[in-house]
Amino acid sequence: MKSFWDESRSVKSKTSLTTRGHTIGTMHQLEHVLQKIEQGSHFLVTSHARPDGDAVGSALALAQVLRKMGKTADVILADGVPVIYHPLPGAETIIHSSVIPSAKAAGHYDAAIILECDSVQRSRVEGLNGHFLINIDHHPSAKAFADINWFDHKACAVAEMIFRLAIAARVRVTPDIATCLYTAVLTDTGSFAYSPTNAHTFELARCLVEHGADPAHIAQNVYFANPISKMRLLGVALGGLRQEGAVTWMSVTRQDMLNCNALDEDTEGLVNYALSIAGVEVACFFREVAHDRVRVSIRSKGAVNVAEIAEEFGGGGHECASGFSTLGPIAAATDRVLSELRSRMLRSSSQKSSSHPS
Ligand SMILES: [Mn+2]
Repeated sequence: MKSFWDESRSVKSKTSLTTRGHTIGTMHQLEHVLQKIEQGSHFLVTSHARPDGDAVGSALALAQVLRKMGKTADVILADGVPVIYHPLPGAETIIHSSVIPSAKAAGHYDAAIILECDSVQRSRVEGLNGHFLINIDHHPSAKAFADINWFDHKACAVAEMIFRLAIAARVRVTPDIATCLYTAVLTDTGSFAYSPTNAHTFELARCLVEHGADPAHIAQNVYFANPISKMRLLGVALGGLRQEGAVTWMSVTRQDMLNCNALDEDTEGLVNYALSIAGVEVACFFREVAHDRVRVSIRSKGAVNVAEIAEEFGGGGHECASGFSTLGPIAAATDRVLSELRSRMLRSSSQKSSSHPS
């Protein structure tokens, strides 16, 4: 059976760009990315601060692809790699730094490749601006801030784009690369649960498994390896769970974090428990990060586009998963976000009832 992935092998011919309608524009950008990589020798790979599975998995996979192409690649992330991603092949090689090491300052890298960031600042790595920048992103909120910008809003994870890059570069996708990419796809699709998940997502997963990713082993590492601090924090958050119609919300303070001996990464995914309630369409998670700063995560089951709400507050993300940081304290932030949610949900329900008169 011929997979559509094979089509990208003929990227240079430009004759097969209609396999997926949306690749027509993006394939051209992929070609630019490949050209720049082929011309250079030394590359820096980074992604957003507070990296998730897609950021870590895709950065590690891309670095391995670059090395297979005979290049050097350093992965630099401003924040530490969450413990559940430590078993990923190459995770120990990630440079954890908010500034490019001075030995590798301006001129050392032929390009810095930035994954799923809507700005250079989103990486929170200083010193990127002096470099040739390549921006690879799959979010609707993607912005063309770099010298080369390759976007695919239909990609389920930036990992899907890295896989296509590897195929287009004729790099053999090793089990290590496949493991990193599969972990990224698994986590960015919410275990194949978010609404953009379709047959194509599973075809990508199938390809990655065929290339050596072990689904059971990866799921064990990601979903059955929580630190107890995270479970204690979940208990605190659920203890304060609130509901108003189809909206739920919960919060944790810095004191809660201290009491539970919790790390930043222990807050990841807690919001999904608030969304898991029957009849709930939107869940918010408020986390005090400084005395006047609150980090907000919003999740939706699909009826409400929470990327729009995050953008309203200067953040971004997907229709079903978004986030931003806003002025505290938690109570004030909660009021602002809830009133924005109420008015949007009211507006969309009145639009629906006026377009479908009973
Ligand atoms: Mn992603």
